[in-house]
This record gives sequence, C-alpha cells and structure tokens, in this order.
Amino acid sequence: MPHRRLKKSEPVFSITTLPDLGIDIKDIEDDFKRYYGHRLGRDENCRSVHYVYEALSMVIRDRLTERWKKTYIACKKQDCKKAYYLSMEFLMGRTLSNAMLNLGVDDVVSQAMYDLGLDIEELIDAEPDAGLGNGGLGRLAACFIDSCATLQLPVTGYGLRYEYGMFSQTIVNGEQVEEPDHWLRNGNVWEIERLEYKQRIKFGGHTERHIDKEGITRVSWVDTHDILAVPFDTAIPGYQNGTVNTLRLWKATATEEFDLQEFNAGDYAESVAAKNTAENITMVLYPNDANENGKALRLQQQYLLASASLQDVLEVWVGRHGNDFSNFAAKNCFQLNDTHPSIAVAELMRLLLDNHELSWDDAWTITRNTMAYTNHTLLPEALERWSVDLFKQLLPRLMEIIFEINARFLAEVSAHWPGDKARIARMSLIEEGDQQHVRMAYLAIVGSYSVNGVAELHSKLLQQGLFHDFYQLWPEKFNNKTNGVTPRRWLAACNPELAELITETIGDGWLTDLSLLKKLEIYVDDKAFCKRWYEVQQAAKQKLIDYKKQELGVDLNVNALFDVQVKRIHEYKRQLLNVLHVIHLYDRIKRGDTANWTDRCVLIGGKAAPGYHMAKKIIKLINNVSHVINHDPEVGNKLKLVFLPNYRVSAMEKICPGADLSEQISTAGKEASGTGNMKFMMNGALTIGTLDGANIEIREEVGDDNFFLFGLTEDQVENLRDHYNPAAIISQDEDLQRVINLLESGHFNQFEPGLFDGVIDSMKSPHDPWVTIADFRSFVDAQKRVEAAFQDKDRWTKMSIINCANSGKFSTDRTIAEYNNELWKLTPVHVAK
Ligand code: 26Q
Repeated sequence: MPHRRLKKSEPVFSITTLPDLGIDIKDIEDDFKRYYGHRLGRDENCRSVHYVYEALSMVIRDRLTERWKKTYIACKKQDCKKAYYLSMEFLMGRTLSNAMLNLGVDDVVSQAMYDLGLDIEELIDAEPDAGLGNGGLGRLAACFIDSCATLQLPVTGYGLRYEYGMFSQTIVNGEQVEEPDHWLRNGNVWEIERLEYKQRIKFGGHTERHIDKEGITRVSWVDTHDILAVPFDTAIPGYQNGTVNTLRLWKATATEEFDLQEFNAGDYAESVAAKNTAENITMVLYPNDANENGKALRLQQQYLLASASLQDVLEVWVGRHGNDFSNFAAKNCFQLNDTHPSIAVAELMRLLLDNHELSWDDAWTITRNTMAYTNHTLLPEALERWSVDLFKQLLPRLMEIIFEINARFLAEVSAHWPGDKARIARMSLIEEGDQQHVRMAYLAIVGSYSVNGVAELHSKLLQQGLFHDFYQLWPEKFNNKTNGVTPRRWLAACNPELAELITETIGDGWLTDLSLLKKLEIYVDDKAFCKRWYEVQQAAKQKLIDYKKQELGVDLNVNALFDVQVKRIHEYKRQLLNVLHVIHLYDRIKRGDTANWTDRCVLIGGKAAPGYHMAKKIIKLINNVSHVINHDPEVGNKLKLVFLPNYRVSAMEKICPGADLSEQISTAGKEASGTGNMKFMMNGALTIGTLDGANIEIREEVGDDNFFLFGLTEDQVENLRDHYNPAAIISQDEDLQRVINLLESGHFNQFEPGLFDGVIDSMKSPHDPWVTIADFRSFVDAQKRVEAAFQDKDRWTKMSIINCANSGKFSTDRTIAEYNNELWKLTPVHVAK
C-alpha cells in the first residue's frame, strides 16, 4: 500500500509557515553548492555540465515551489471559478531561463554562476527541450499558460507526459532521418510526481443496464481493462507577480491488479508485458501536425487525457460540494485545444450520469455550459474522425452517449429545418458510408458554448465554410480569438540586447503590457536610437552566424539579407515557392544579371511528418539546391541557402532575433493563424506574406508600407480552381520557365535522376490545391521590393522599429484577456509576493 492515508488525521506540522528562501547571490551560491555537492554528490572535478545545470535548476525550482503553494492556498481560499486548458500538446521548450526571468532572479543567478566560474549560457543550453508538441498548436498552449499565470488567472493546463517527445531530426545525404527524443533520459527536475492523485481509466468491456431504487435506468460499464493515469506537475510562474500555476501531465501505468490477475494465473512474463501495454499509451507523441486517422493508440491517448483530467476536477468538486453540481458550471470551464481532447464532452456526460447519477438534462446543461472549443485548421481533410467500430470496441459507453447526443441534436436540427434531410445528414455527428465515423469537430461544437477560430480570417471562414450549418443554427456560439505569443520568452528572454534597448528607451512596462511598445515609434527619426537598433540587430545576426558555424560549419555574411522560413514542412506552407525564388536568384547570378545585387542568406528549417512523403521530398530538394548553390564559386556571397536541421523551440529562440525577413507565404485561406510570424515581428523582422491567417492583422497593425504583400487572396484562390492553368503561366513567364527547366533538367539531382519528378508534377498540375505557380511572379516582385528596402539601411531600420513597435496586439496576454473577458470570466487571484 504505497499511498495509504496517514493515520493521524491532522498533521502536527505546517510547511506554509516556513521562512521564504533567499534570492541574494549568497543564498543562491550556498544552495547551489549544497545541491551540487550533497544531493548530487559531485565536486569541482566533475566535467559534466548536466549536473551543474541540474543543481542550479533545483535551486530555482525550490523558489518556485514556495510561491506555488501560496498560489494554491490563495485560490482555495477564494473558492474562485477555474479554467482548465485541455491539450494533447504542450510544447514547453526549456524551463530554466524562463523560470529565472519570471522569478526576477536572472541577473543575480548569472552573477552567482559567474562568481563560481560558470557560464550561465552554457547551463541554459544544457537543458533538453520539452518537445511535447508538433508546432503551432502545442507552442500556443505553452504561451497561453505563461500568460494565464502572468494575468494571475486560476488556469491549470492538462496534458500528457510523453516519454518521447517530437522526434529529433538529422539530415543524412539531404534527407530527413528521425531519431526518438528520449528527453527524460537524464531525469526532469522540474516535474513532481503526485501518485496520491492518480486516476483510474477504463477501456474495452461492455455496458449493462439496471433499474435503481427510484426506478431510473442506470448504466454500468463493466469487464473493462483499466489502467492508471499518474499526474506529474510542473510549476508555471507568472512574470514577477508571485503567482505559480500548474501544468499537470498524465502518465499511463498499469493498475496493481493488472499485474496480479496474470501473476495468479502463473504467467509472470505476461503480466510484465501487460504492464508495458498500459505504459505504451503515453509513450510517444504522434508527430503529425495534420490528422493521421484511425490509430487506436491515439484514441486511447485522447481518452486518457480527457477522463483523467475530468475525474481530477470532479474529485476536488465532490470533496467540497458532495454530489451537488448545481454550481459546477459557474465555477469550472474547459477549453479544448482543437478536437484532440473533445471526447471530454462525452466523458463529462458519462461521469455525471453514471458516477454521480445526474439526469440527462442536468448533465447536458452542465456540459454545454462548461466546454469551449478552439479550432486550428481549415483543411477539411484534417478534421478528426474516428471509426464507430473502433470507438465501440475501446469505449463502448462513450459511443452510446455520443449516439444519444446525436439523436437529441438531430431532433433539434429537424425542428429548425423541417424536412431538410440533406442538412440532417450533413450535420450528423455520425458520418455514414462504407464505415460509420464519429465527426469529432461536430461533437465539440454541439457539446460546447463557444467555438472559436484563431485569427479573424480563419474565424470568418469557419462561419462561412467548414461550420456554416452550425453557424446558422447557433451564430452566438461562434467567435474569434486571434493568437499571440508570450513576450517574456519571445522577446525578453531570447533577445536580451534588444529588450534592454527597449527598456532603456520606454521603461519596462512593455513586459506585461505589450501595447506600450507603440512608444518606440516616436524614435524612428532619432538617429542615435536608430543606430543602436541597427547595431543590436547586427549583433543578433552575428550571434546566429556563430551558432550556425559551430553547429553546421557554414559561415554566413552578416551584411546579407537574412531571409528565414522556419515551420513544419507542409505543401500549404509553400516552402516550394521559397525554393523556386532561390533557384530564380541562382539563375540570375548564372546569367550575370547581378547589377545592384542584394546578398541574401535563405534559411529554411522544419520537420516533416515521418509518413508525409511529399514533405520529405521537399526537404531533400532544399538540401540538394543548397548543395549546388553553396558550392558554386560563381555564386559566392551573393546567395546562400541553408537548411537548419532539428528546428524546435530552443532553435527559434536563437533564430528569430537574427532574422531580417520572415517568410509567411502560405496559400491564402489555408494557414489558420501562424504564430512564428508574430515572434519575428516582435524581434524587428519584416514580413513577406500573403493575405492569410494572422498576416492580415499584422499588416493592419504595421501598415501596408511596412509589410511586403504578395499573392492571390483567399477568394481569388477559390475562384481560380476550375480554370487554373499552371502550364500557361509558366509559358508566359520567362524567369519561371527557366526555373522549371533547371529543375526538370536534373540540375539539382544529377546523380539521382527523376528524384524530384513528383514535386515538379505537383506544382504543374492544374489540380494543385496550393496554386504555387500562380503566386510566383507576385512573390518575385515582392522580393524585389524587399531588396530595394534592404539596400537603404536607414529605411530598413525604421521599418524594423515600426514592426516591433506595432507587435503589441500579438501578445498572448491580450489573447488570454479576451478568452477570459468573453468566455471564462475568471477573477484574478492576487498572491502576496
Ligand atoms: C491529429 C490526429 C492524429 C495525430 C495528430 C493530429 C494532430 C496533431 C497536431 C493534428 C494537428 C496538430 C497541430 C495543428 C497545428 O499546430 N495547427 C496550427 O495551430 C496554430 C495555433 O493556432 C496556428 O497558428 C497554425 O496556423 C495552425 O496550423
């Protein structure tokens, strides 16, 4: 019985009255030595940076922990409403430097380490990324919980503790090779395991019905194969405000009887294997940033997250209010990060009906008043659907509940549109066909009080397109919440030199009110300020160059235009359009068309989903083109193309301060928002972009003069579809023709004939959904405007300042304030500092 309750009902000690830990240099140094020497048993002869990192992290963690307790107590006292952010991904990156910044001890700790002969930068770099996410959606969750803590909102993040995060990418012969990311290999000092809060999760079995004392039919879900979900908590500090919230990640383990059953039957090895099967559930993050349909393990992951988190919340509720749920919806709400945790709608119904014996109507009212759904994609093929057969097998009780939700919902649709059979079929939670499927987005819409997109255009297109029927039925549910990024990590921590210049100029209020950056605008005509801005930008570029030189052995020219596209590799994001432009520049150099040339370094980075063949071919193409260009002496410093391997959060922290130009070139109407665009803008890069996602709002903020716009609009793309003729466009554009000829001639794959045929054909097809060829000319023209602006250093610097100054809207503090004011309605909980 490892977690039996203490016999004494009241402990005779209290840890809340402990004196606070000091944060002076001496306190930090002493604690560091104690951890390093006593706890870790290392001395000054140990050459491993890891233990130094670990000892320092424990020093910082202790200081977070005491604030964490205080926040918990303050929240409990107020009995306030709470929100829960349910997400299959939290792409946290590194913790140490962020924790130091938010605690306000970064300077003191740097000095303490310096005094001990240690370099803080090296320690920060020793930490592995917590890569528990694919890209935008996962990083957004991480920025959100940072802002919630900074705004002192009582919000808990719930997710999964994957043993293996996003794979690590290496490039071998130009191709992506994936390696598993065993990020926990050296332990994780930031997490605390809380076995006392484990939850039991059911799978399989069947349901049985019986009539209870009051004559009501009750359902039992029996003969299930249960597993345990064990929470691991991480402290999420707000920015220098005493608040520390919680990120709770679940790990799957076997139940004790799981082992015993098999063991009693004499099958020891089987029982150990069974334990493994249970632990497999949270073993690995699915590395697709679009849907990979139908994998049973993924559904098990989703259910584990939903069920464990809801049981956790309900347990606390029942502990305080018994089975009185009348106030539950007023005190709790769940924000669903895409449809991935949307099984929570059915699971909350199950828990309220079967475990807490509420009536259907009461349970449904509570569910619909507590769940809110955020959509992150417009691609219809990326909407999650689960086969009804699989659902019945794994989660029979949940399938029954979904059928019941659907029956009642379709009755409502029928009443609204009598006789409209087609609409009923369109809106049903169950898609008919060879095989029935559950449409998870529809479950999320029907079961929640809010549906939001993540940028203005995206939210509008959801209402007019993908979810139009639902919008007609419930227009009041639909809303927009434009994404953001946290300025602490994405400006203060990653670009301390720029942050310092900003603070010296306008004060430090911008850290918690990013709209104050606007004050920088009055300095665009101040020569001294502009000079310093330019110098800081150049220094950031040099830092990036040094880092890449050390990592890749390439040497880049600090005076070249740093043109950067880092994001997942996807056809709709059009890394191919970028490559076409690079080949065009190369062709110009080879033709001698280099009058008035602007030197350029094009940096492209990103991971391809392991099963996405086209994306992998695009990586190979980038690397092959890079090889030809970078080894051509005639090209020299005029043009470089570099693929940045293993793009991840900690890489972006080094890349975004050193970028001049941010490439946001998705086909209009396809990128829901984009958030990399915001990080670049905040750090003073200029954007070349289409009218897509949040680009539109970025352009609105900076003004047309400070944004390089190109490409078809979303309507134009849609109108082009039935008469798109890329062959005609190519034949009428000599530059483009030459680019395609170079590709087709095998110039970039001389020893690998035919390698890129699929890629070239996809662009030349009249059915190319991403209409890459259609935007080529406009893209090249926009790039010429970029060059003209870049050649005028003063003009470029002004534009850079204006971009940073107008990035205030794109703080997640603003985004979260909107979620809170319009959807969650939480009261901030002030914690004594
Ligand atoms: C689903 C089912 C099975 C396996 C994987 C998945 C899966 C996993 C991750 C599907 C989608 C994702 C991630 C999507 C994502 O990151 N979307 C991005 O979200 C950002 C934050 O809102 C937006 O800025 C981007 O535009 C959007 O592409």
